[in-house]
Amino acid sequence: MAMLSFEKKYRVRGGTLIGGDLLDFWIGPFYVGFFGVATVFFAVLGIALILWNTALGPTWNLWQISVNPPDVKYGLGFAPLAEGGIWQWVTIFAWCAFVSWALREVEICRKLGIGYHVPFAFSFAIFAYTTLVVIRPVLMGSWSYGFPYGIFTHLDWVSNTGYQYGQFHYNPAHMIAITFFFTTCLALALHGGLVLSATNPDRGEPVKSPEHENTVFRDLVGYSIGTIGIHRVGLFIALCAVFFSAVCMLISGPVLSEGGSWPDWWEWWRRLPVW
Ligand code: BCL
Ligand code: BCL
Ligand code: BPH
Repeated sequence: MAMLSFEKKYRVRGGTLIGGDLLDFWIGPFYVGFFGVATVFFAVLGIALILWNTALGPTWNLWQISVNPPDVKYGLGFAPLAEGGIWQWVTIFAWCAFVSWALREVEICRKLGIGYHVPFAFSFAIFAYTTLVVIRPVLMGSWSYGFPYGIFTHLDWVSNTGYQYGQFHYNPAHMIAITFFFTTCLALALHGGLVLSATNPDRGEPVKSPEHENTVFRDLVGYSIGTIGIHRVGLFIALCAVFFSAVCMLISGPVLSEGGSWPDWWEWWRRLPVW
């Protein structure tokens, strides 16, 4: 496989977090490392458990396959394997697979001598997952509050959980999260469009510079945040979107108790003494 000259310099030993030189090699384009092996190990175990759970019945219909969390009666204890215990183990293996993946990213960054922004960003996604299947269930006193691992069943969980709080759109952190998701998409549409407009010109035309890119926004809205700035903003708004998502679930249950209503929560606004 063709290697850039830069890659030859980069493909040297070192930078590992654990295991020294032991697993410090590549297979084809893939860096292996201790955490590469760990990811595969946990992923295979997790997927094997999902397959085993599916074999226990009732269906192999891809859309309906589901690994369900335990009943509320098991609280925060271990449940029998066929009654939610498998879900608990899949959760453990999935979490370990995600964290191993993030640490593999860290090792690659260390080898390259670059910042840890990518694994840092991924850790927010892992945090959101952890919120849904560990932190919130623990705060509410039962693993049954975790979401089921199935393509349709996890959607049912979202819908059911939403309706348990009246009208979920009234959840203030959910509003902030959604606003950040929309803003992230707006920013990426502008950024992707802008970069292509300058760097992918018609045949025969020269590639334009960041000056052109900045001028588009100065002419259009009076200000350009600049080439590094847009990436800072982009990372920030994407992380805010997922951070406020986690917050919106941490306040639904642990703070506003089950059966509470988000529309009613807004009563504080009506009760402000200024009206
Ligand atoms: Mg969900 C939808 C996975 C948590 C609400 N969700 C999806 C599908 C995909 C999925 C099946 C497309 C997602 C996507 O493109 O994302 N969801 C998924 C996973 C988790 C998860 C793996 C997780 O935390 C481990 N979902 C949640 C939580 C809710 C939630 C509980 C809030 C975030 N999800 C919703 C809603 C919808 C989905 C609402 C949809 O409408 C949509 C759907 O169509 O559902 C049927 C962006 C990521 C990428 C583009 C990267 C590629 C990701 C691929 C596609 C993931 C495949 C997962 C695979 C089928 C299952 C595990 C594989 C194992 C190896 C066994
Ligand atoms: Mg809501 C959540 C938007 C209507 C109930 N809702 C969310 C948030 C997001 C959102 C802000 C989900 C993003 C997230 O957490 O990502 N909702 C949203 C929008 C509407 C909406 C835009 C809309 O109407 C236009 N929601 C409603 C209605 C309610 C409702 C009103 C139902 C009736 N909503 C809920 C509930 C929840 C949300 C309940 C949530 O639980 C969820 C939330 O905030 O969760 C925190 C976070 C991302 C993850 C969890 C994914 C983590 C991925 C992991 C780390 C990696 C997976 C790897 C994978 C397995 C690998 C696959 C293999 C490879 C492909 C090889
Ligand atoms: O490598 C990556 O991307 C290419 C990392 C990743 C990231 C990264 C990475 O660096 C970053 C910065 C983010 N995601 C960021 C974000 C956003 C916010 C910060 C947020 C919106 C988000 N990611 C969301 C999501 C979602 C959603 C919304 O649902 C999904 C599905 C993903 N991200 C998925 C992914 C992967 C493509 C990748 C990634 N985000 C991480 C790959 C990884 O961890 O691989 C190791 C694990 C396996 C190969 C498989 C493990 C299998 C388990 C053991 C069993 C399955 C259990 C599971 C719980 C079942 C769920 C079933 C569903 C139907 C519900």
